[in-house]
Amino acid sequence: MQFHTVILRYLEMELKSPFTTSFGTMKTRPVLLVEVIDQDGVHGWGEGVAFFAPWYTEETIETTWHMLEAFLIPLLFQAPVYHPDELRDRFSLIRRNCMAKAALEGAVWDAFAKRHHMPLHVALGGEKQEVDVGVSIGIQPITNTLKRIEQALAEGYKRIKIKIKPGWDVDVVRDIRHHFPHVPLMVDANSAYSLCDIDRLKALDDYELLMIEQPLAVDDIVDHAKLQAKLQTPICLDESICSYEDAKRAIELKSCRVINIKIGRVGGLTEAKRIHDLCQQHRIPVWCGGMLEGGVGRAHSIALATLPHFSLPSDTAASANYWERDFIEPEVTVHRGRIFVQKQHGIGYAVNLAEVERRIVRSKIYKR
Ligand code: OSB
Ligand code: MG
Repeated sequence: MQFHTVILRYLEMELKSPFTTSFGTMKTRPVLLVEVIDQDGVHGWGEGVAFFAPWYTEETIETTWHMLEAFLIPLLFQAPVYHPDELRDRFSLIRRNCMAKAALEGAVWDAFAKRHHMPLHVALGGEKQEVDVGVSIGIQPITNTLKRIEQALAEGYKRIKIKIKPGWDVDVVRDIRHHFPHVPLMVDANSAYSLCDIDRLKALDDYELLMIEQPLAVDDIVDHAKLQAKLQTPICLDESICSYEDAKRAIELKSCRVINIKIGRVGGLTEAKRIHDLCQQHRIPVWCGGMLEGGVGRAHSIALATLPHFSLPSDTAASANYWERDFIEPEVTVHRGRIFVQKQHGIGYAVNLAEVERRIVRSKIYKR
């Protein structure tokens, strides 16, 4: 495939309700949509998942746009692509900037699958026809939290995740366990703790949590190893794993017992697959994380989660969990905690350009 056109679109999406984590509150979600077109007019779609501010990782929507415009799109135009796996090498000249790389690589994967007349999950080697789904609930007053959990369970979600931070942790988990003694429950700290908080984190061992996600600093797999040795509850790493090498080191150091794979955080589907295979070899369970994506990003995550070693529910809730109206057709729906994988070629969902247009902040066309 020789790509000759790339279109970047910056959308602003209003969340149905604000989402609060230990690092802040989001009311709106910027979305970077990437559309690539090859010499035969095959289109592919990708989504950049960086936020407005660099509080999850160092990337932002604007740094992503810049990296794409100045470096990654020119590299894509430079030569034909026979298989999307080649982009990992081609983009390796550029340090980090994983979300920018993943946005463009994801669009190429979609075009590749469409060109070869197969669904994206088949192109990736996925085997499942349906994926299990959990829901991630932001920090909010306890009565609202309990109400949200009840609602999510009624909708069939297979696992509940709540966000925690120092002062919003043990008491909340105790309250939840009081009302829902046996629901599959986990917590995500988004790096809000340090080893000084070990007693507080150890107190969580009493509540049968599936795992504690990313309790310590973003880049600290050494302290995570020390913490894991003292905790019964498995640690799941999110922010700390940005590559195959990161995963290899974390496994070797025993920094975690579970890994959350996000396509954007690790720089694309090819790298996500490599991490999946590594974790499979080492019997480290994996699941597919979420970034409050719009429909295109979610479609890529669903395809990834069909790989055989994704054994735990994904953070890929239904479109209606986030938006009044998603910009894909059909919207993502969840039935009894499962998403049925689309059979159409490529990502399996069509982009609804009318829904895209009404949210556009700016857009730009790049030609070879
Ligand atoms: O850490 O998994 C995270 C949302 C924004 C930033 C980071 C995270 C999250 C979520 C939500 O937990 C997952 C989702 O529903 O998309
Ligand atoms: Mg997380």
